[in-house]
Amino acid sequence: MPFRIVSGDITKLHVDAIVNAANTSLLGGGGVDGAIHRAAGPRLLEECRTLHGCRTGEAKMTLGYDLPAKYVIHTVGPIWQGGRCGEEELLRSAYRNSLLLALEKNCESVAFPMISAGVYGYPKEQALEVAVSTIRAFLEENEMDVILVIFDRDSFRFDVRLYSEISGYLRNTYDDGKGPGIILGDVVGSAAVGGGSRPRRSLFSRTKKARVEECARALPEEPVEDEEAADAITPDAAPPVMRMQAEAMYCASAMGAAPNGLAEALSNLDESFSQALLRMIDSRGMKDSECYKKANIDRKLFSKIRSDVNYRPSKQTVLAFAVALELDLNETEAFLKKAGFALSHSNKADVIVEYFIANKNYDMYSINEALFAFDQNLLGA
Ligand code: AR6
Repeated sequence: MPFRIVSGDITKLHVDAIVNAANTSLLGGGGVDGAIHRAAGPRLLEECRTLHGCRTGEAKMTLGYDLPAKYVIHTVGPIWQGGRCGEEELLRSAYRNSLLLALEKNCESVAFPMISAGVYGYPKEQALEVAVSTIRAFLEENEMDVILVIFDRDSFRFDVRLYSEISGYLRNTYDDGKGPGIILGDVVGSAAVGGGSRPRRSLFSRTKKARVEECARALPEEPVEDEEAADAITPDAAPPVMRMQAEAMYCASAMGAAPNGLAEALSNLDESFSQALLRMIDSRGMKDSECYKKANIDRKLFSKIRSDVNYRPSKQTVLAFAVALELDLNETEAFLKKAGFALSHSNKADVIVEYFIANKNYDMYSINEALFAFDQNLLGA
């Protein structure tokens, strides 16, 4: 996922670089600076001594030593003095210069703390806005995984007005399990409902019925004409398209179903998720990169989807593209269904995404901030 907000301790992250909210001496201090020096060990301070400090808004790099991260990018945020002393521009520079340094050193992933939002006193809601908008502008031009780490979850300040509107929507719509669950649209297989955040299990570890439904959804357009040849194919030995067919045959025979009936069903399949996605990108005159960036989807994942007609996405991935394509609620339902999912009012994340789509707010960064604020998995991959 190109941009993610996570809660936790930045010193534990396995990324190419973590950013340190340091002071101009670069010789250590409290807060995240102290935590990074403790976790990296004394060699970090030795290297920092050779850097001769760093000006506010600038950034310098060292190795990560005992940290799981390869590098530490040391930057200095502004001390809050009321907001009229160029604090915002200095804070933007701290993020931007750290990102440029990461790019220069070919880092593919970098994690930031909320620079200046601790000892330096920058108001937290404004510090979050500066962090997210600066990272976002950078990701529009560059490919990188950028993580914003929130150490103290209670201090995460999300837009108060939006928070209360979403809370109201959740009160009216979210079914917490005490009453009957409302499921929007047609559901294919109960495992799909609200199951987007769980890792998908292997096709062959499911119940027979689920396997057959799964196979039927995922099958390619061309049926296997030659029954004998189809019998001879074992799912794992076949190339991807053939493998789907072989799995379907395997499932069908496990159920005692006649391969002929299945072959007939195969000839009436809808377009797949991948085909529908590419068609909608084209029909909107969008560039691929415009779409996957808006969806907060990694370029490599998008290439996989593009090259595999039977690609099976997670629910978060489908919803991310629905947002990027600015689908309305009915279109979102139809799109989800292509991948075997549905929006459920028993799933808090679904209701939050539904709120944004119903209000035609297709800003992925706001959606993900809201999902984080409500402790839900983010969209994208
Ligand atoms: N992981 C992630 N975030 C953290 C961690 C951690 N382990 N520890 C704290 N934070 P601060 P500043 C968060 O005060 O405001 C130092 O003494 C913390 O909750 O570390 O830029 C330096 O030497 C807050 O949201 O940095 C400077 O003198 C954010 O990191 C001065 O503090 C930044 O808080 C810099 O002040």
